[in-house]
Amino acid sequence: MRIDVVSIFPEYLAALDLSLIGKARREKLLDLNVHDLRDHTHDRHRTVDDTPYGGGAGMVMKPEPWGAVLDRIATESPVSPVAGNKPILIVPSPAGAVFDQEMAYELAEAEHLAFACGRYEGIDERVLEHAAEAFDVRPVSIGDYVLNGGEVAVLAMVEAIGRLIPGVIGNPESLIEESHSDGLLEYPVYTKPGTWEGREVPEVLLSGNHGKIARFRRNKQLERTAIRRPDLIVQLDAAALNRHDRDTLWHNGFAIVDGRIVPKDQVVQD
Ligand code: JD8
Repeated sequence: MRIDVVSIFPEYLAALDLSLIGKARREKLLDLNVHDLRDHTHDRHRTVDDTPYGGGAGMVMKPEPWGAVLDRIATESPVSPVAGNKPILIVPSPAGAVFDQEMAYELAEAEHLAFACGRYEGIDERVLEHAAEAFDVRPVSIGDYVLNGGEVAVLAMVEAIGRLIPGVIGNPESLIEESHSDGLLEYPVYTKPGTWEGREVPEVLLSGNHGKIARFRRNKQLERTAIRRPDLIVQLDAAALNRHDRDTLWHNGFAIVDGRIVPKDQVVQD
């Protein structure tokens, strides 16, 4: 996969030289290029921002440098334009579609991803309209809170997408196991020493009884999800739950009514 990232703070993306993504780049599993937007300015102050039309606080990113760098990236794209294929341009924005694991899996299939890191109040909207001629432009948010720019969002998205590329994660087993967490939060994990600060590792994990260990972990997933993310519990497929699951959910506040999982306090007692 080819990835291009454009930013006025290219050093922000230096973290992508580290760990699994850094290793994947060295092993040519990932062709990641970081561009400094100011390299695509022509004035001696390397200006990338100006005041907003219509007034208001802050500054807006100028279209010209963005047009120049995105046109360059489009001409270098490995995606052949036949059959209308276009590289994908992800524009991090609080006003974007919310990024999640499903989107990560979809984007991990792409041949070429570009990321446009905005700053200030954002990028002149005509840049996205212009880019749509050569790119499949997608505004994306990593969550309902406000950042100062797109770089942190790109770090999160490139890591979430990059680790799904075949060969990036050493043991694909862990990817399969995580993908089987089927809408539940992860179970707690432990390692040596068996006793620490007077705290024991749950006995069942030392038993070697894989059936009991799997049940313990499943119960912990259901318990944690019921407490921390009840919104995920009601989305589960009730038909996929066995009696142990239903029992654990009952003890954590959820009932199955007419094939649907509902909080017990919403069950009208006849
Ligand atoms: C890109 C500029 C700052 C945003 C005025 C604060 C993503 N989940 C997310 N939250 N915030 C962003 C994000 C914020 C950005 C830019 C992404 C470019 N800003 C602006 C509008 C209000 N300032 C994001 N992904």
